[in-house]
Amino acid sequence: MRYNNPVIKGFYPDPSVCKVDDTYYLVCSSFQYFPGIPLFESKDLINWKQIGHCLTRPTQIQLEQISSSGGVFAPTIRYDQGRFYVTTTNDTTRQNFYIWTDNIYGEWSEPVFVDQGGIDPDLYFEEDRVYFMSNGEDDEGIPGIVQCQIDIASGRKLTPSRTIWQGSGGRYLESPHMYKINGRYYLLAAEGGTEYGHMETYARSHSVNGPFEAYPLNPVLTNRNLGGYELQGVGHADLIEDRQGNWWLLHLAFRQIGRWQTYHHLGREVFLTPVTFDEEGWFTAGHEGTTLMTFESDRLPDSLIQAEQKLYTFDNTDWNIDWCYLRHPSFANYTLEPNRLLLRGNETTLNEAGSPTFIGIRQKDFDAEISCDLQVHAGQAGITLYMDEQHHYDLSVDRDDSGCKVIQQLTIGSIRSIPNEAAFALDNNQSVTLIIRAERERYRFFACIEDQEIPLGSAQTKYLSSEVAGGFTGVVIGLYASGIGSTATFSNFQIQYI
Ligand code: 6LW
Repeated sequence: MRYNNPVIKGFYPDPSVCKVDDTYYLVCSSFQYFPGIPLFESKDLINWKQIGHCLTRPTQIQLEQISSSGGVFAPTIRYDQGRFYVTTTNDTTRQNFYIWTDNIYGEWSEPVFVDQGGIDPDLYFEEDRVYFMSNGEDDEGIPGIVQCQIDIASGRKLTPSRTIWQGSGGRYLESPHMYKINGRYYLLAAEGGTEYGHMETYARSHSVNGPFEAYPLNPVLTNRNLGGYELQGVGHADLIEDRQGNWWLLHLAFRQIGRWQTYHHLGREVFLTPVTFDEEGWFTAGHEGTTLMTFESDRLPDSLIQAEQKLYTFDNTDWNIDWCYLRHPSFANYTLEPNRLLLRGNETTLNEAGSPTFIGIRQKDFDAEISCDLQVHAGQAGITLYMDEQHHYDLSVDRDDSGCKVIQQLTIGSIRSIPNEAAFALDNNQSVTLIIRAERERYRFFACIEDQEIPLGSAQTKYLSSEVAGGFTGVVIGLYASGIGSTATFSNFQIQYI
């Protein structure tokens, strides 16, 4: 059976996975977006369905005034004695915490804080002991993967924080995960940073506390030496055994806009790479230590179909699952109906690191047609292709006393483009159809009224890329209303991926 990567498309970075009975569960980082920590389930590691989020209440996470790409960093999901745990970092407050639930389809607990620094926390359970790991420095100031034992009921540290492995020498040692396989302890980590030098390394030991012996051929997985290959940034992996006893790595990577164009705007996505153990208990991964856009695997039944949703509408998405807000929204400004959205603007604009009236869905592939009908009753509203408050492309309808205009405006750092605009005589009940046609290298903008389609310019995707904007997120297709008094109705929304 052949499967294609990514297995989860769009900005869903830092995946972590666990298996309970015949179901796999996966979580991702979410930064300034709310709800936080998207949660997925799968029966085959190939087809994933989002079932909710882990952080759904402001009492669990405070996102107000955090910077873009601050907030919720990489999580780890684990299961022990009937309870799910997700541990993560609020990178803005530099606090590590975990939450738990006994019902994966329900609410999660309030945070339990652990007094160990670093990021990318991991939990490892063995009998009645619980080990907490993260990167950073131990109590003696020694850098590396740092481990302590905790009381899982309170989060209290039971032992000092000790560095148990210092990696293979790459910069930014992070994303530790501990496993016990055939009586040995395996410690996985990412090195090189989450860009073009990213790689996965590991070591093993006869004790959970080490000393750890590094895999002799580290990195076990990286694409850093594949020049001219559009799949890059491979790392931040979690190891999982499937129901047939085969091993896999679920990890992040990103797709450049072209073989030789080192820009990615869709964010870091979730990839699946096969793993093979040798008779000495070392494992290798992928195609000669690299991951590919597609794998042929006799491990998966030929009957398995990799489904892909190509059309997203108000009707076939769930406001509480597929959509997200910037930081904590004022829900009084949102009326979410099955096939209609009413928005009321507030004082925050898209150019501020706050919570404008905005609801978004992650762009999941390069080629798409995005459209919706928009009635602006007052002020300004529209569609934004949003990377952060300094990098977004907006297609909006502005209504004032002189009438209506459709405006295309590009914000790229400190540069604001000269607006591309078209004036319309529109009465209050008339709507404009806004259309954005997305391709690998550009977006093209259109307005359509009474079957007349008017082009409103184009813009390159690379200026919304992580390489230009920085940070850890990806483009989110946002519907917004801007300014106090702005009111608008969105309908017939659709994203048709091609
Ligand atoms: C994540 C860490 C990282 O926690 O970036 O660059 C952080 N590496 O593994 C956010 O994705």
